Amino acid sequence: MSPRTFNIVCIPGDGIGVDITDAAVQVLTKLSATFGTFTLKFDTVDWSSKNYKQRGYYAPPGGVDGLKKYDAIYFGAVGWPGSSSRHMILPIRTTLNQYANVRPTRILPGTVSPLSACAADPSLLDWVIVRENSEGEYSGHGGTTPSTAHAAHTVATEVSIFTRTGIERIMRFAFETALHRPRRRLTMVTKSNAQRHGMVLWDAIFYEVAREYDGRVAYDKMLVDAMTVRMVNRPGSLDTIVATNLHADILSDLAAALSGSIGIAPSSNLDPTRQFPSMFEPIHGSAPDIAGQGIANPVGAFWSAAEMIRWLAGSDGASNVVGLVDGPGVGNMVGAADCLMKAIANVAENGVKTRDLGGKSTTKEVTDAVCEEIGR
Ligand code: GGG
Repeated sequence: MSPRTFNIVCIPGDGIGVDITDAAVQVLTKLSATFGTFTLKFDTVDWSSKNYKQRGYYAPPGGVDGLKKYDAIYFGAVGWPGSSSRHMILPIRTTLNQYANVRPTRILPGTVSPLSACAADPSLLDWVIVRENSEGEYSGHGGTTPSTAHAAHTVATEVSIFTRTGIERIMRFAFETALHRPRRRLTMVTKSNAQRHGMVLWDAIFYEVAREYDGRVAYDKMLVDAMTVRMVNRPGSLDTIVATNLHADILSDLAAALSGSIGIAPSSNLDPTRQFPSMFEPIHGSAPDIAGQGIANPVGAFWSAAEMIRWLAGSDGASNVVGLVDGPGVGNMVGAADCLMKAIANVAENGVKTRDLGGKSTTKEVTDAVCEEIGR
């Protein structure tokens, strides 16, 4: 069987997004060459905040639609003082139906949690946060009157949009995710004691969908403020978590910090229907404070790359929604993703770590070490 070729478009973006995307391409190239059962071809587009400031747009007209011809999108990071990531990342997610943002969190070997219980027993913290990625607080509706922030009487509105369709599909996705996890537990997060419309609808639809999973998935509901306390105090009581665009954005940063560093955390922006390409990115931003210094942690980028390979493995629609098995016509891609994760772990355990993990290594040193591990 000749190796199947997957066409990947890279959007490095801003700041350390550029460094870690280069690193991810180097590692993915090594991985496909080592396995020889699949080929990855990369294109790159420069949709950065610098361009936005110069030309008034990130993606040129038709650019986001142009992404549809690829098998997957690899994204670095966006954001720079004076720009807004809204114009970049949100149109991609909505145009390409990437309504499920999946953010796994584990304590990788060689990484230490700041929580003493998890430092002693890393298996306590093993979560998947499912973030609703297409509506809610990031819908972009609202306005400022008058349009300046500086008038004494300026009023701004930020309107959250919640739809039955949007909520139902993310609940079903979250239950399916929980169903394929060892602990089979789903916790749904809202703030329905204070926000009495969209959050109440979330609660109601959660219990509707939950009935379909009775006896198969254990489930409960938390308020977002209490959830932050539970994540710190009782991490072992959680497994899969589903929350709105804003709440899950915040909770996943907390989760990443509790697992050792935001530099290691991956995310997948999935179109579960597989009609359009999905997008893979570390959850961290562009980190202007360390941009260009060669010290960014590439592990979140590598883990995101592994998730991309795992997703592509199921690209024939043969796998379940979380893409765990090789579909017909793709060779051992799940094995390649596992190999990459093992390489990341071995390198960290050997002490090759960036500063955020307590090491002294550069981005390049970690990248070269991961490539060497893959080839072993
Ligand atoms: N790689 C993640 C990234 O660039 N984050 C910047 C950001 O503003 N993200 C907003 C979001 O994820 O909704």
